[in-house]
Amino acid sequence: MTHRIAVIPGDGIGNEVMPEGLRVLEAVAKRFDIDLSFEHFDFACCDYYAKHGKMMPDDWFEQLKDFDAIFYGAVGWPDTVPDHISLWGSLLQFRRQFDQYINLRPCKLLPGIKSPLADRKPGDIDFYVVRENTEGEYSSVGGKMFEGTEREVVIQETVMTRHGTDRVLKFAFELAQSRPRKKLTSATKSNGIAITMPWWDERVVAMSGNYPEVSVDKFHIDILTANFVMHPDWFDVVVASNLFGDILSDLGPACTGTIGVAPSANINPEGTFPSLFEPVHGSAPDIAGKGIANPIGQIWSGAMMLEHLGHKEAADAIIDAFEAVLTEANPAVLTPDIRGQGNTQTLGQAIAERVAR
Ligand code: GGG
Repeated sequence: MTHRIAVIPGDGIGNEVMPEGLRVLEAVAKRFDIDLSFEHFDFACCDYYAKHGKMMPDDWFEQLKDFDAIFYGAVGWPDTVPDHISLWGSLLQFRRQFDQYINLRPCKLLPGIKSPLADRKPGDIDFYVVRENTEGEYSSVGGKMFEGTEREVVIQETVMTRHGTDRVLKFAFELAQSRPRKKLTSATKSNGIAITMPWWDERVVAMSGNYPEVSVDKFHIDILTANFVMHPDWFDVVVASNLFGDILSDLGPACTGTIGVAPSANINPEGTFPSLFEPVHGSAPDIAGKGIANPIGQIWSGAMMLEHLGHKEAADAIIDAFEAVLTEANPAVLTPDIRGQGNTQTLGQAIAERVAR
C-alpha cells in the first residue's frame, strides 16, 4: 500500500529542516519496506502570498483532501505578511477544515541534551500536551467598531462547544489511561475567566466519570507554567484549550533544553481528512538562512506521522536513531542550540545513517 504524503516546507527554517525530515523518512521507509510517495506543494507560505496575494490557491482543500497525511514545516514571515494573515491563511485553515481537533505535543527530555532546569535527567520530563485545536481562544468571532478613532472598540470571543471540548477531553483521558502513570492535568483559569473556564472544569469532571483509573488534577494556567519549570516531573498528560495549549507546548520543550526538538501531530482521529505533522517551532526568522536549525522537531514529527499511518516499529526506529545520535554527542554533528558545532544537514545525515542500520 502506498501512503501519499503532501509535503509543504512553508517559510524560513521550514525549508531547511524539511529536507532532513524527508531524508530520514526515506531511510526508514527503505529499511522497513514502506511505500511512501511524496508530493511537494509551494503554497501555505509567505512567498506564495507575495506572488498571489493569498496564502493558498482557492482549491487547496480539493488538492489536499485525499492525501494520507500532510508533512508541514513552518509558517510565518512577518517582514512580508502580518503573522495573523499568514497563520489564518494556512495552518489554521488546515486544522479547521480538516477537523484536526487534536494537537498532540510530546515533551520529553532527550539523552545528551541539557535541561536549563537544575539536575534534570532523561526520564524526569516525559509528558504530553493535548491541545484543543479548532476553537477556544482561536476564534474568528468578533469585530471592530469606530476603527482608528478615540472610540475604537475591538472584541474577540472565545468559543467553546460541548462537542469540541468533550472530544479533546476524551482523547486526553484515553491517552492518560494508556500510560503507566494514568495521570491527567487540566489547564484552567476559572478564577478569572469566569464563564468558559468553570464550564471547562465541569466538562473535565463529567468526563472523568468514564475513566475511574485516571487521577485528575487541575491548575490555573499561571501557576501551571511555574510548575512546568519547578516540577516538570509532576506531569503525564496535560489537556488544555487552544491558547493555553500553545503556550504550554512551547514552554514544555524549552524546559527540555530546546524547542528545536519538539514535534507535533494535528490529528483528525476519525481519518475522514488527512492529519498534519509539523515541528512545534515556527519559521525562526532570526536563524533562517544560516543552516543551523535543529531538524529533530521535523524528524520526530515524521515519526509521529509514520505511527499514525500504522508503522509503529519504523516510528520507534527513528526515535531510537536520534536518541543514539544525541547520546554519542559528537559536537561536529550537533546543531548549536544543543551545544554542537555542526548544522542542520550534519545532524539530519547522522540520524538518517543511524536509522538505515
Ligand atoms: N510549525 C509550526 C508553526 O509554524 N507555527 C507557527 C505558529 O505561530 N503557530 C501558532 C499555532 O500553532 O497556533
